Amino acid sequence: MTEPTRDDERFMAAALRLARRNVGFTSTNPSVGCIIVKNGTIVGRAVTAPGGRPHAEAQALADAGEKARGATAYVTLEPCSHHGKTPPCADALIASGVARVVVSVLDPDERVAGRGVVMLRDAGIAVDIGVLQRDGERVLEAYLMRQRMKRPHVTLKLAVSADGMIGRKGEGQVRITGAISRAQVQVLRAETDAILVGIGTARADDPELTVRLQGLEDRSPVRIVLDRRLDLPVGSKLVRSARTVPLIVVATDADFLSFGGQQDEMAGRRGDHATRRAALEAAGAEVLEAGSVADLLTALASRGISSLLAEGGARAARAFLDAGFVDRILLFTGPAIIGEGGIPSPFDRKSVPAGFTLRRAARYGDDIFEDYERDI
Ligand code: AOF
Ligand code: ZN
Repeated sequence: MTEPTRDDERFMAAALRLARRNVGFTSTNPSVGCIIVKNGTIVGRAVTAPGGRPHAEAQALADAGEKARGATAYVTLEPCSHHGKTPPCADALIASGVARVVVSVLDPDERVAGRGVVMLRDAGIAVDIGVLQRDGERVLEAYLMRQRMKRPHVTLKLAVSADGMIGRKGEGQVRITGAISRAQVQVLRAETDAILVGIGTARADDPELTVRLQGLEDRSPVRIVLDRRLDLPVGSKLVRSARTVPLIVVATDADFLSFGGQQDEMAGRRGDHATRRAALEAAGAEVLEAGSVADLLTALASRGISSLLAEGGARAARAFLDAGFVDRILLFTGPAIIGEGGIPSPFDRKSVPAGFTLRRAARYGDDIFEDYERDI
């Protein structure tokens, strides 16, 4: 086995940049980058296609053509060994005549799990593993979380006013952040598999939670509402759009979704659980019973959901934080003062929960954006 060189890291970094391009657009497959290098020159490159197929290697090899013979292939994830919806990439690499394959991260998919590497080595191809592995794991974080932990990667997004509020009691959507931040949130939604809010937010804001960016309208994630007693009105925008964009309403008997005590009475008036469930289902929504945040996440992962964006409100945020399932926090802080009647955020810039480290900060107009990652 050859020792990885500085050039290996340089080319793997290029493959990872390529992979980043389609993160969120290849679900349930991971976005993988592949670069074919011959005599120090890139002769082929590709990223997993939107929708997950074709895989990166097949396209990169097609791009390189005959030049692949004797070349080195840099792949951000171990080439697949299974006959899935496409033939194994390991076979394609062997057939192309590449001399060496450099891999960043091994594929935990049980159909692959090291077999891709074995196939290549058995065919006489030199294989190096683990080049820029930490960076590779970051690019693949959502996929790896689902495969290894059987739950989605969870991002908590909060928009907080300068005085630490996320809204005002009794009001619908209160503008806390500016246009640039709001556009960023639209991009985030487009890149995530599922988006979640609590019933409090769903009722107060009546959001649709779809992507409204030109060209990305069809990228709306599955929408999920934590709604213990199935209070979501059938006339809400969420339910009315359930036949176009999937909607999952999460009911539970457990405390983790103990939303709004006063709503009990109203809920009683609207009829019993089974009736409300039937009404939601008749409108095209799916009702999921989950006993805990952990149960919910397991159920979502088993449907192939790798990434979840929790968008509030305060109770939903706290439920995820308390259960220890937040991997990343995106904090948008606006300049407004909400004051009297404000709904306090679970935390603000000065009280970010322990165990998270700031990775990036930016100014979006008058807002401050901060990206925190959970320490590992
Ligand atoms: C690769 N290159 O670009 C990707 C890979 O459903 P299928 O047949 O497309 O297989 C999905 C699995 O393929 C997925 O779980 C993961 O193991 C692998 N993804 N593999 O060689 C790629 N996206
Ligand atoms: Zn493949």
